[in-house]
Amino acid sequence: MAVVFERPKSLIQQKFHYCPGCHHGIIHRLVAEVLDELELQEKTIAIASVGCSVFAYDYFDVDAIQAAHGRAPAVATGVKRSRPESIVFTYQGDGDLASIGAAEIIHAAARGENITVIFVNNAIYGMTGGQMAPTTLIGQETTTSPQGRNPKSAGYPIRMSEMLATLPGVTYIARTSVHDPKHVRETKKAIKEAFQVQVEGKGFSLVEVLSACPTNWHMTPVEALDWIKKEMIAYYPLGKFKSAEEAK
Ligand SMILES: Cc1ncc(C[n+]2csc(CCOP(=O)(O)OP(=O)(O)O)c2C)c(N)n1
Ligand code: SF4
Repeated sequence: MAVVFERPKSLIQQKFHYCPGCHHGIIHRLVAEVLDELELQEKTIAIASVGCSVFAYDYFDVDAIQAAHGRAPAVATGVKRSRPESIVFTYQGDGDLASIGAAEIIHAAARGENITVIFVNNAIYGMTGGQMAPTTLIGQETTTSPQGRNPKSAGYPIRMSEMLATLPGVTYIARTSVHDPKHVRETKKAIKEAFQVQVEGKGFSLVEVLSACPTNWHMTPVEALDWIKKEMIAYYPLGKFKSAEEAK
């Protein structure tokens, strides 16, 4: 019988610990498929951050380092500069990247570091129990905004991709989603483009992926898909905010 579906080589044979309906697993798989297709597994170094994906090194079959909250872009900078022949990527949640790590990501992008960032935006701090993140939507209920996020006291959700795309150091930025198969395919394409930018030595690339956290959104996995489609994409439009052509 012809094999039509296989586990990517760049993923370890291990069950994910993520909750039912969580998108971290899909996004891991897409990254692994891209590493396989570009034949990068042997030269890739992953930088895991904190959050539910803290154990990314248990899943990606590549060398990996775990960085403290928000510091992944700084660690990636050091690794890439000392081993420029390696392919270096960070895998970060929105709490990690847009909150305590805001300075790190902005300055790595401004410096145009030749690294790839996979930014998983689920609009919440997943691992620590569903607190408000910089990306939490207006009116969204979280454990630290039980009445819904109020912009008067908590400010507005930050559109990181749009903001980072204004920096001249940035080469490639896209926002995608994985709420249906079409968007899963588009996400893979964007992740592939981002890694290609690094392979060609063209500079900083980032893919923001809108992702579900059914557990802390208190929704079923199916309701969570709908919430991404209706609520998240309305505030976080999908698309390419900077491409290698524009960055020339
Ligand atoms: C230096 C440091 N500060 C705080 C924490 C606590 N912490 C662990 S996970 C986390 C939230 C991560 O949320 P996010 O980045 O959105 O990832 P998710 O769990 O949603 O995937 C925090 C604050 C930590 N581990 N290290
Ligand atoms: S808490 Fe949320 S982000 Fe974490 S594994 Fe569960 S669904 Fe995924």
